[in-house]
Amino acid sequence: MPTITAFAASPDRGQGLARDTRVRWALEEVGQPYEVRLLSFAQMKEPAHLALQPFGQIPTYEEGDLALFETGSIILHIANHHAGLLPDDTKARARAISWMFAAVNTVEPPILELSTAKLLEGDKPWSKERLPLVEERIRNRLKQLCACLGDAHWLDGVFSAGDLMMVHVLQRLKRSGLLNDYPNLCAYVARAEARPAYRRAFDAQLAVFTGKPVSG
Ligand code: GTB
Repeated sequence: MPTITAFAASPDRGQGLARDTRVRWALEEVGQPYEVRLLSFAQMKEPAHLALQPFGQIPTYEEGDLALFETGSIILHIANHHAGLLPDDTKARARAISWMFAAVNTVEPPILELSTAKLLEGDKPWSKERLPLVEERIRNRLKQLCACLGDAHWLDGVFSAGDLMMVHVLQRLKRSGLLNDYPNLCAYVARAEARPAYRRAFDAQLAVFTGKPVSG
């Protein structure tokens, strides 16, 4: 059974925004049980964890003598070894993988920049001037994604690891309200969140925070 690592005390207090949630979700989608090793911030910077994750971050993924880091590679590994996250057709599979990369490489960076601007740079004298520029870069990406998704349920036909990654990236925007201008993207996120596998993953990470066991 694979083991993943997660925050012992997630800063989001169980809202599912920490990146272990996307790995839990992928494992739930394919029906693969897993174990979780919870780490404090101090433990994440110790040699034992740095040997698994050179940047001292969560999540990691261990399966036998294989240890992986980076959620993109972890989810691609899970998708390559189980049915349900990538289409069998070679071309459709390659397109779904493009969406995985687009999520973490094109859409996520400006969204992370907003968190940095608010949380780490909010007290700087230039922060107020910079924030609208950061938000505009996010809106540009959302406008493009919104046009691409249109009225479709998923980014390329059936639900895939590309949707899983994209939705988890977009969820980070909820608190900002920026997503609300794009009803099809809001519906897209809600549709993904209604998936039983997502609910199970969400409940499992919330249980770490509340200390209550996961029901069912
Ligand atoms: N690119 C890596 C991946 O995809 O695996 C990024 C991993 C990463 O950023 N991990 C974060 C981490 O370990 C946790 S998820 N940070 C500690 C550190 O770098 O020292 C990021 C995260 C944290 C908190 C919230 N939140 O509170 O809302 C959301 C997301």
